[in-house]
Amino acid sequence: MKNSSLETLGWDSWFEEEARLRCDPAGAVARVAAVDRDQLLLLNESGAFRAKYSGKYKYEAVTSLERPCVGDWVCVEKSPADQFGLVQGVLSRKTSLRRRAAGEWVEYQMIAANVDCVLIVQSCHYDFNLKRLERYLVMVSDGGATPYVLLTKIDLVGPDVLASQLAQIRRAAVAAPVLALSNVTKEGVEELRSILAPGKTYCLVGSSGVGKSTLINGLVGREVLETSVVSASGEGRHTTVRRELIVLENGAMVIDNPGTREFGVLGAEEGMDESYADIVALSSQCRFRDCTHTNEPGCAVLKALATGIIDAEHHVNFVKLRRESDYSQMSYAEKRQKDKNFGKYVKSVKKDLERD
Ligand SMILES: Nc1nc2c(ncn2[C@@H]2O[C@H](COP(=O)(O)OP(=O)(O)OP(=O)(O)O)[C@@H](O)[C@H]2O)c(=O)[nH]1
Ligand SMILES: [Mg+2]
Ligand SMILES: [Zn+2]
Repeated sequence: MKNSSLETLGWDSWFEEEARLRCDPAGAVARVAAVDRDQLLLLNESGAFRAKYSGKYKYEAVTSLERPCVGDWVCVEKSPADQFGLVQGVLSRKTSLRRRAAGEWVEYQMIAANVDCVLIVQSCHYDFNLKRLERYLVMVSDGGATPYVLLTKIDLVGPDVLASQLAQIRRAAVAAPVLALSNVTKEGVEELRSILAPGKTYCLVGSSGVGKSTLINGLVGREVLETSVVSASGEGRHTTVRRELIVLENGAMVIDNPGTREFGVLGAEEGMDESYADIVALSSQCRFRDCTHTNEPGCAVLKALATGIIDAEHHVNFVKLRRESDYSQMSYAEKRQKDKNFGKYVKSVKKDLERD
């Protein structure tokens, strides 16, 4: 395989094939480490460099979901004399982690692409919430990545509090591995480090102030990310404002994220008090990753329904919620975004014509 040193950044034959289809044969590829309005920070075999979008790429009608985000692989042109590389296109994503953005319209927003594992971080101290955890789990399994649950700040709670939270997670039949740690005493940090594999990408998500950046700083061994103290109620202040991919010394990659108070995963139902953890747990055994659990062969959820392990009404509610939050509205949002981009495109063409 050519580009063998890109493998340390997660490159493999799957992307190689993608690049063959989408990139200019003379062009190179690079991985997106951060995105800032119209500039990107890219990584390739020779290190980090800045890039902008090529004129052609800018005018192509792309939805916000299709624009490059942290973790993406892009086709890029850059000669040694150029200060900036020029991004020509984005390769298809193996996995994608996206959230539902708040607002009048339902819009989706990419969090990260090509993530192998998502570490769902909750603090034991004033942050633990099983319903929110379940919504994160749905979001992660929808995007095709493997979830882990991380409970932080165990130094601030008594063993009974931690034990009760772990019991709640167990009772909800959460299949994801659960780790508990403290960034202060470092208890549990080495156990986490030992699961971080070279060449794999890990994305941290969770509320503001739960210690995501502190944890990454601890793993790096240096203050690479800004952190800040939380209020007495345990609420963070949104210290991290940018998504950023960091390569650890052992070769594992971690993506830090700005904390969110609420992820609209199943439709931001604050008062949604039904638990779908059983269905989410089963869905990892479905034959298809994007199984809708309605008519697919090899669907573990339908099998459990047929044998009475899960309740029919419970299943119907799950499918309904999922459909509402997913397909219909998403295609609508995409259509709307396309219209917007098309409007911009028309304007830019007009400007070009006027100049001539
Ligand atoms: N006691 C204790 N404090 C912690 C622990 N982890 C982080 N903190 C503190 O919690 C505060 C917030 O930590 P951050 O790392 O900034 O949190 P974050 O999740 O990155 O927050 P955002 O960037 O806003 O999403 C800091 O003051 C940390 O020192 C922990 O395990 N125990
Ligand atoms: Mg942070
Ligand atoms: Zn299924």
